[in-house]
Amino acid sequence: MRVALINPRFRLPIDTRTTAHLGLAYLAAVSERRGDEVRVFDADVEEQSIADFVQEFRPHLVGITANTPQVKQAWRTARMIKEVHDCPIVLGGPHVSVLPEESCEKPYVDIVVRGEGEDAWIDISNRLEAYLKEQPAYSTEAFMHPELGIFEDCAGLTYKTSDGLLHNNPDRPPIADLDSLPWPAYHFFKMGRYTNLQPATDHVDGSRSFSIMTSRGCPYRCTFCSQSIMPIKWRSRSPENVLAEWRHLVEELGAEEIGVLDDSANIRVKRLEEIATLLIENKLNHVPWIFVNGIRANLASKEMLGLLKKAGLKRTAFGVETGNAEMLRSVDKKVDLDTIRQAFKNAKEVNLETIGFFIIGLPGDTRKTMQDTINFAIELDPVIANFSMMTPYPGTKVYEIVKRQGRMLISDWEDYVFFDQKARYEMGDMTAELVEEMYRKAYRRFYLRPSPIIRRLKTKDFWMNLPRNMRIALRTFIPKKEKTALRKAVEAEGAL
Ligand code: B12
Ligand code: SF4
Repeated sequence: MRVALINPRFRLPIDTRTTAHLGLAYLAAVSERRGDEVRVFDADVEEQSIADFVQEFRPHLVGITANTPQVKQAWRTARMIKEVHDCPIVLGGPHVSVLPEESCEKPYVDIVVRGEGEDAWIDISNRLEAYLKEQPAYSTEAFMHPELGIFEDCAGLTYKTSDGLLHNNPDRPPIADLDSLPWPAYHFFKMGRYTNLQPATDHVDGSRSFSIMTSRGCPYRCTFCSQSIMPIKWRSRSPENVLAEWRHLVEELGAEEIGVLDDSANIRVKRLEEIATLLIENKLNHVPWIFVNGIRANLASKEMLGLLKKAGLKRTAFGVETGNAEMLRSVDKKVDLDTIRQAFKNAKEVNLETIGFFIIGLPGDTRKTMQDTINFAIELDPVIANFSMMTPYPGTKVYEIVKRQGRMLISDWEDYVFFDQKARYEMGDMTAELVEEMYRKAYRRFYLRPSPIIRRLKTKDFWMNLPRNMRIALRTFIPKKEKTALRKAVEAEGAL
């Protein structure tokens, strides 16, 4: 069968780096293993139009991925495909997993896969192939006919039969054995067209950069985090399986740097130490790698970090979120400020670079608590402090809190990006002006100190990316006009 996997075009308001979509790379790999002819169309790096691509390839099945800011583009993409070619269109990813009906109601979407996608995708492919054997000249309408009931017992799906009725099947259990999955199929991507998530080497966009995921899920449930995709049960790959993929990335694909994408890679410290030991023993530690996401600060001993450093780890991130003890408790991070201090100290003592993730505008934040966050960032002094404007994603506790007690200032999914200067909501005394003021202040206070400036000026990265860095600096440091007009407009419309 011919299957197409699509990443709809979506560019953030800042120049972010692009990377091959790991979820699609896994889906491509399981389809290839099934024997399908696979094409990945990543609209962010393609020159061809989606219509031309589909008319040329004529897929039997199309899968489109969608996080929240991407979902409208995913719908547009689905519509454009249906206009030129008839085949079932499946949507998957973080947004549609939380709000499956919203997408499935669209006339051009047939099926939504909720949660982890590999097994459901293969199940759909098998059912379609079986049907095609009987009905080589078929239409999606006939395939989705309610009398056939093809997807009645297909777990993890929300789908629409051709009479327009939506069906919500029970969830699919998470994949128990992650070692059973093939490695992400990067050969379907135009790898030369991507940059990388965060440079680990100093050559910036010139390096061959790959991602890897050694575990899935997270046992925590921080109130702001969108954990809709991966189940609460944290599952990991065996160290040997991780080593084999790592060797493949370095020796066969020529990886010059690797980004580990796990949500919480150090839930089982012993496993991570085993991976590090294997990387050292197998002489794979010459390729620098980083944790793209935060690792848990309460499980970051100096011994573990020292071993990871020897294994090639260049930089680690920690989700700090806030510098106020009470706020930290309220987001359910299950860590305290002293533990975070210790984790940064440990990382610095073994000469690891650090990133701190901070959130400005959490529910309950005041001028004082946001100032505590800025002060804490300065005290911890990571190489990179990443301040995000709190964005309440559907499915999170914060989303529910804001819906009940606050006032959303955005109503378009395309605005659900957090590297932007605009406040997303207001609650109590926390006005948009205040949050935006503190957000800008955070960047100014942190980066306009002598030590980060000197540190940045010394890197090749800074000079190679000077125009881009200047644009980001200008956007971040020059205050914009107050957002009162926007708030009034939203209020006038009676939105949320
Ligand atoms: C790496 C990453 C990024 C990278 C790269 C994104 C990419 N191209 O993959 C960068 C830094 C660019 C990024 C940016 C953003 N990200 Co991000 N990111 C991640 C992260 C950490 C890992 C993604 C990943 O590889 N997962 C592993 C793979 C295996 O999972 P997956 O991609 O979800 O795919 C599986 C399922 O979703 C499903 N599936 C997905 N698509 C499809 C399609 C079909 C047809 C089917 C059947 C199944 C299916 O099956 C896949 C295999 O199991 C996740 C957290 C997480 N744990 O997933 C956040 C996450 C996806 N990001 C998130 C957010 C909010 C963003 C931003 C909006 C943030 C911002 N800057 O404002 C932007 C959006 C950028 C954009 N252009 O779309 C949220 C999404 C929440 C939501 N409701 O949408 C997440 C879940 C983080 C979180 N916990 O809150 N991100
Ligand atoms: S923020 Fe980190 S620790 Fe908290 S739920 Fe999300 S992934 Fe887990």
